[in-house]
Amino acid sequence: MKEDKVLVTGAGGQLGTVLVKALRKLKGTKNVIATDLFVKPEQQDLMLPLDATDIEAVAQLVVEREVTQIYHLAAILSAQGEKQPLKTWNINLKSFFTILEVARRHRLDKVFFPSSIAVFGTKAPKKHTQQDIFLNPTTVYGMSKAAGEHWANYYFIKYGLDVRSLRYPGIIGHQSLPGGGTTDYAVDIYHRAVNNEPFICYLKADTALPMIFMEDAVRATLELMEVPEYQIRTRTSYNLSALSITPAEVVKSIKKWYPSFEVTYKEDFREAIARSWPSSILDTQAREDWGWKPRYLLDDITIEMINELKKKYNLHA
Ligand code: AKB
Repeated sequence: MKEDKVLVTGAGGQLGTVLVKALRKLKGTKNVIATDLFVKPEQQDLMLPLDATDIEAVAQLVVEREVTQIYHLAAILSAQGEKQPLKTWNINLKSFFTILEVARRHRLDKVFFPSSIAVFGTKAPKKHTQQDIFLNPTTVYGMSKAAGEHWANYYFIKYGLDVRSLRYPGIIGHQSLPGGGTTDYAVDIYHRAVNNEPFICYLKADTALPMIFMEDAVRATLELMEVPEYQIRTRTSYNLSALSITPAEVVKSIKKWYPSFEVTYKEDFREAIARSWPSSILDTQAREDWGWKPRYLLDDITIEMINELKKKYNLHA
């Protein structure tokens, strides 16, 4: 049987860093080509520089390395995107068009496109938001993801391209740092806690958002991409849910291990973005179609984050 050859864009990002490792374990190191726009000197053995908006460069790599699947993770996220709206739209859409076109022209087997809870806006129900609800995103990032979902569906219907997608909640992981998202606080807070430093939270204490632990997010991605094509009935993007938490709940969980952890709340523009998103989403279709089930709840996440970050920072207390 032909081996899968996987190209990953945005491989140096929060999810990419961990997903590439998991893909290499699953498919073999030589079969996973990790790329990013900027590659740090220490990453040069593991990653290639690639501008995902450059169609010639992407096509050349796909042909030379006989790529069969692309995981297109490169994107500008919600908070960063609001600082450069036109650039964000341009990069997020142009890079996705590049990937879709290269995949179509070179008849690739599959494409993975990460969408987000940012596709939902003020017209969607705040709680238990369903899959097929009206989308009125309020950020450029959300607009680019909602448009991307429709393009994914279009390429599937028009060209039969097997594009699969998940609407990720905020991802909490110890392996990598997020950058430019509205949900980043839920990672940063653990770094502060293990270093016994106070934390200033840019969201209000009671702003609930959907979140997921990195291990669950990576497993969901691989499960979605590995199931037979007939099981995929949603061709825009699947809601993916694990837990819904507020900063106050994260703090309460951390305080079980760090009772004197200090947090102050000083909201900024990210509070309005968070308020425009659902506090929880329903992932019934993902559960029904390909058996999705999360494993980590808040205290499990807190224990893992604390233990792993203590190792990372050489803290043996
Ligand atoms: C962000 O906060 O922008 C991302 C997301 C929820 O897509 N983490």
